[in-house]
Amino acid sequence: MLPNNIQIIESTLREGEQFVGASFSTEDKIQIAQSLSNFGVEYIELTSPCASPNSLEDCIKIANLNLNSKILTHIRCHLEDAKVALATGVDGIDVVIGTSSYLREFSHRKSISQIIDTATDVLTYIKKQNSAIELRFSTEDSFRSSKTDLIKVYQTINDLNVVDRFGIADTVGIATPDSVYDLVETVRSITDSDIEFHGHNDTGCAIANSYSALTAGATHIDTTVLGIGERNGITSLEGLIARLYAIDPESIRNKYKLHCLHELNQLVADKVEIEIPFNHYITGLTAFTHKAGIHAKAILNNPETYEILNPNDFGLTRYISIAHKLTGWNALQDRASQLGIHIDSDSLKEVTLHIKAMADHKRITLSDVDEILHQWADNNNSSISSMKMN
Ligand code: HCA
Ligand code: CU
Repeated sequence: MLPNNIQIIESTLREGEQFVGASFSTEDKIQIAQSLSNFGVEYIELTSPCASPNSLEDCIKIANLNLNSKILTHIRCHLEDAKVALATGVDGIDVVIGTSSYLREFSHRKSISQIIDTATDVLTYIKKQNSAIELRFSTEDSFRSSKTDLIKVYQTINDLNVVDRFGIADTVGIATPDSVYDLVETVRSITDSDIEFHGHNDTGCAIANSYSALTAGATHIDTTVLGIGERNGITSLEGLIARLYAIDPESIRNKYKLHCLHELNQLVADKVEIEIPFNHYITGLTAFTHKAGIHAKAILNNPETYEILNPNDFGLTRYISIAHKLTGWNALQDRASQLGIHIDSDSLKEVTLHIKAMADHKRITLSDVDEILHQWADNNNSSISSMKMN
């Protein structure tokens, strides 16, 4: 079973805009927001309206589309940013401020008590202006911040009673599942509010870290389509979906339109001019491709033997690769029957040896295999008919 009420904060239109290849037009953003909402993510996070004139206009437009997903925007912990964000009509505002010594020293130059004072001013101001707004407060670079500092910051902000959700951000991808568990558990002990986790993927831990956050009591996970974002990005939507589906397929099938995932990936890949990586979760070219004869045999008998994700649930199909030296006679038999060819099992075993030997010498293709199967069947049929004639 999955932890209760997990919600996705889809940040392709915020963190994803920080991907080097991203430059979304208004139309692009609307198209992506509609696809995300149609897929069923609970929240869509948009770039700060203070980033550029278009960011402001687009934020207002998307907030007024009346999508099923709630619309959030993301701002620095500044009063001026808060005023602009409040005027856009979004459902929620995500406020962030850096707490690590790196950011305090080399970015905003504020002490922890100044951070607390500024956050107190900004957050109480926002909630006073609009009590219905969903307000989130997050510390940037949480995992390189002192835990004592973090506890002080979260505790003080929690006591204000104005924040709906606390964010924890692994801004540089340094966290591990253990350190995430530990910090989320600590924040959980401070507040009853929701907790959001945002994890970068510099060392490949983003999905595992997000999952660990959920098990420690987090309620919201940030994702982007294909994981795009600063550097090599954050938890991908597809990776999180795969992780959660593997635990509880039924609730993920009920919650999200899984059939739309591939199209959504292709849409974003096209917009940022990249290919979907071949090994991407669910939608990568090889995600449902099986090769070794031993695997192929079992997959043909029962796909669950080697698949924890059912490609059909995602509107996709599995593929069994047979044109190689690791092939097996069960897979070749399946291919023969797809081609309408009948070959008895003894002959098939011989054909298999022939194909393996051939593949040892050169790269072969499916058409080579098909040709061999046809030839073998023709030869056998002609020898059978010549036997009959004699
Ligand atoms: C950044 C900011 C952020 C913010 C995450 C959050 C990060 O671009 O550095 O608001 O929780 O990774 O810290 O994306
Ligand atoms: Cu980030």
